[in-house]
Amino acid sequence: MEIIFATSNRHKLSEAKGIIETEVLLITPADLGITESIPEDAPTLEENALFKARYLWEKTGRNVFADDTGLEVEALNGAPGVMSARYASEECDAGKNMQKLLKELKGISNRKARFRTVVALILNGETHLFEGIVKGTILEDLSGTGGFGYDPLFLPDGYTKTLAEISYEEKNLISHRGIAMRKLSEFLKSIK
Ligand code: ITT
Repeated sequence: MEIIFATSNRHKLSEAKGIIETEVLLITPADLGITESIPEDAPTLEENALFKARYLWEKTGRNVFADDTGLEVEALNGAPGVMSARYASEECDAGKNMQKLLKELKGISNRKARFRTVVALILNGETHLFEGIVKGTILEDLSGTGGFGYDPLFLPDGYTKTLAEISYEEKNLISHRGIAMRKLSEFLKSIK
């Protein structure tokens, strides 16, 4: 079975392939010549993920899933949350986003945060949602060059290395996306 992963983020795609590709072949909108950016301006991760998936379902009639992810920082009342990609500016620049986060948290001792991923699947016209959460702490400085986005600042609970200092396989084992994608993978296996 083929399924569209509604993303233009190559990091997300390779993380998802490590988990899902044994069940189904993942294809992207770009593989189908669809290059327009799909709006992500709803107030929740759930609505954004559903919108992306529905947009491609309506356009192609194919089975599709989308992931929307946010970094939710306790002391910032859940920000940047749904605004994680465009926290510092419309450019979606990870370096600038991390600098803004460090500035907002300057002098604040509560550094608790979590990544939350919501995956919306549309399979044969029916909608299913899967969630994954990893809890951790925002460091005072960047550490590591792996991963993407806010990974160099995020220390998962129980770990001494950030998500940018561990291998991609290890990140998949503990991460928000890994958890949500395994739920999706199990679901796809169960209906085969
Ligand atoms: P698509 O919508 O095309 O899938 P995107 O990069 O816009 O890609 P999201 O809106 O889901 O993806 O993600 C919002 C931002 O959250 C993303 O740009 C990163 O800065 C950050 N992010 C998402 N997943 C992350 C992860 O696993 N580690 C670190 N940061 C992450």
